[in-house]
Amino acid sequence: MQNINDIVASIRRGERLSASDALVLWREAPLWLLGELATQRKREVSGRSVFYNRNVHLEPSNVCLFNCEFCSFRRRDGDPDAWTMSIDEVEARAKELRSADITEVHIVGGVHPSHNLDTYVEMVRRVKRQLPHVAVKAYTAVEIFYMISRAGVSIAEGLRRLAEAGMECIPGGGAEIFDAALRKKICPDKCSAEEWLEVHREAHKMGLSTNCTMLYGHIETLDERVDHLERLRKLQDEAPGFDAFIPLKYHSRNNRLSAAGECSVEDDLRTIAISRLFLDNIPHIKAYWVSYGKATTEMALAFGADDIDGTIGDTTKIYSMAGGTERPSMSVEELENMVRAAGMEPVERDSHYNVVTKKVVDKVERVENKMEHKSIETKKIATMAEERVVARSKAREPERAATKRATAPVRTTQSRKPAGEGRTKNAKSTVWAFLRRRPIIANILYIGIFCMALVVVLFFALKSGTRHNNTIVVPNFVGMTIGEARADAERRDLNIVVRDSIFDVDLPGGTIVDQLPGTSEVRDVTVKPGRKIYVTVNAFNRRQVDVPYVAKQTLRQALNQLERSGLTVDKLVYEPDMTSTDYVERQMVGGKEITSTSNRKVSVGTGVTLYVTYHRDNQQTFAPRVVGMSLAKAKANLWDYGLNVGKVVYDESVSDVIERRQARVYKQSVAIGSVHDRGTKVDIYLSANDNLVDSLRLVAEKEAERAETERRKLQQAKQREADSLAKLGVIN
Ligand code: V47
Repeated sequence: MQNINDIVASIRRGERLSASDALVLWREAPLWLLGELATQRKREVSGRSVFYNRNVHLEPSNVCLFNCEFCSFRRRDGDPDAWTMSIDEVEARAKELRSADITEVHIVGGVHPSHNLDTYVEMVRRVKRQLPHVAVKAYTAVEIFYMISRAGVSIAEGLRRLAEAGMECIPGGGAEIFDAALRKKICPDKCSAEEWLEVHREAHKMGLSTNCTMLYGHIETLDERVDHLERLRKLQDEAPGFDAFIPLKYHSRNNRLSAAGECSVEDDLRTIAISRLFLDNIPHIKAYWVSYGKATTEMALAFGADDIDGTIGDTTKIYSMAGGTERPSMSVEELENMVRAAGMEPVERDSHYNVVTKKVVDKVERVENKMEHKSIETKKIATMAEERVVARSKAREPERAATKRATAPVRTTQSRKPAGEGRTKNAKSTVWAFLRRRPIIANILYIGIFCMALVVVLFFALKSGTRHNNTIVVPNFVGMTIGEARADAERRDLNIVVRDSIFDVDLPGGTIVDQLPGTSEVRDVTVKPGRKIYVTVNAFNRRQVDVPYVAKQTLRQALNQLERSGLTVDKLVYEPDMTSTDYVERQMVGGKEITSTSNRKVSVGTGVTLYVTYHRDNQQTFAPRVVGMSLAKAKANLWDYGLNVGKVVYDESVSDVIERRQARVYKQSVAIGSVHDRGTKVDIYLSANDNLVDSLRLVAEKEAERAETERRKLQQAKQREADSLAKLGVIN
């Protein structure tokens, strides 16, 4: 599809968003549009409700066998600031929490070298012994996979033991980013994406609900984010059971990925919105306030989030140790105020998204209950005045999982009656009784109502008759300059209103890139005279942005940081090095070197020259597939492989600037999988002819698969050769 207008129309029709369309939206859609679309989708799922809960975290240890690049929490056993609670200490902590007003304990810690499945099971059992009324949400799939593999039992059996001890649901941590190559870089010890997904699949099959997360804003690409979301969506289609998705913003303090920096708030909001739109089968999108901070969380509610997590009570250190909210704690009142400030309705939930009602039943309501002959059962609930009625989930029967899910995102234990409904019913029955006793008055009233209805019908019929031909076909303003569009609109009695602006280097300033209402190739879109047409315009003045210092890190990290700052690559200049390949040594902008202390601002879209290393044994790289990709994506892909962008040529199907934005690559000057020196220039040829591009893309995808297999074989052969040389003692 690729064209924003078409993608938006398809979303509005309720169609599923494809991965490639999600990428286009992510890169190109104006922020306001994402907010509008995601809010609409959120409303369909949870109306004006935004959920929170009363929870605490229990972090029994920060000692972890695994050593992830992004983690600031982890310590080695024996480190001065390492802690490990014994099982008795865990139980004592749970006992302290008996007086706390909570519905959930979230247990998560490290993968402790001396803990096994029995330890983890016993921990849950002890917590549950002290807090039988509280739900235990425990252990990430990474911890679970490790402990279960170590115990040598099946995942199903391990989960069964944990569930039997009282684990009611599984948090979403440990997913990070599923892409295997990136996972290897940022969390090489953790279980694979497939293993993480398998734990959740098994849990869902058993009727255990779980959450899922994505750690974003470090060195991952947008493609990798979309791939991650796609794998979650696929699992949810196959084995539903995810209650909520939580995009986790990477925090950069005190860990080895710090040089990647942190992403912008705009990126956070885009991520929340795309998650809402893409994950059409996961009911809740959580803006975890501890990670985002209060201001961004509040904004996230206008971008599709419908959950903000809970009171926390200063019980988690994962985020504060990485530079997130210090001593995180919010009262119910504060959480509710935050939701109300965003114009939504706060709703307390339990761990299964049952609504927790704090019902104060007044006298009037009890009388009404009697009059309406409510069932004895309902009355019993109603007389539990002043009590918090917490919807507790029963035993977790497997069929429950199959019946709940996205179709019924919110369950309430008491059907919530709109305020005053009982009184209205009462009044109605009194009016009817009155009319039955006085038939003459009733007849006069009926005649009066009939006459009024006739007048209303005639009024609307006449109005539509006289304005019958008074509609205007909405023209396509996209591609016109704002001046041209205004003149054209005036002739047609329409009003142009600029609603947003973007900046695209490839387009002249003032060009309209989007409009609402849009036009359709299938039928005319008509509006009334004087109607406002909202347009998005390409700005004249480039936004000024800070040039980030991207040197002294890998090429990939540098590219991601540039992308996030709205900058691009001018050129990759490769230089030989004794030790490393694809490491950025220096960077220049406009002929001037940027250092870590330079305070340089440039226009958005400016190119940065990166001086990158190659080791003498590693001078060559492979040409990736760029056929089928947009210009931006093709460029990013080439740089990622250490190649430069050469000529960019458009075919005759591209006649204007707008078609340029929609064009995709149909030819590349070097064969997919062919070997080249790093820094080689690759020419790309673009077309707006979708049929042509799609058919060539299919061929290219096959070619890329074949090249990848060849490459792997070659690599294995080289490895074998090196191994046998090493055995013979001929070490290079
Ligand atoms: O898996 C670790 C992330 C996760 C950093 O299910 C970091 O309701 C940012 O999963 N910057 C654990 N993130 C927390 C988690 C979670 C939190 C709240 C609610 C739920 C839920 C789940 O925290 C880890 C990792 O992805 N993390 N370090 C960091 N420096």
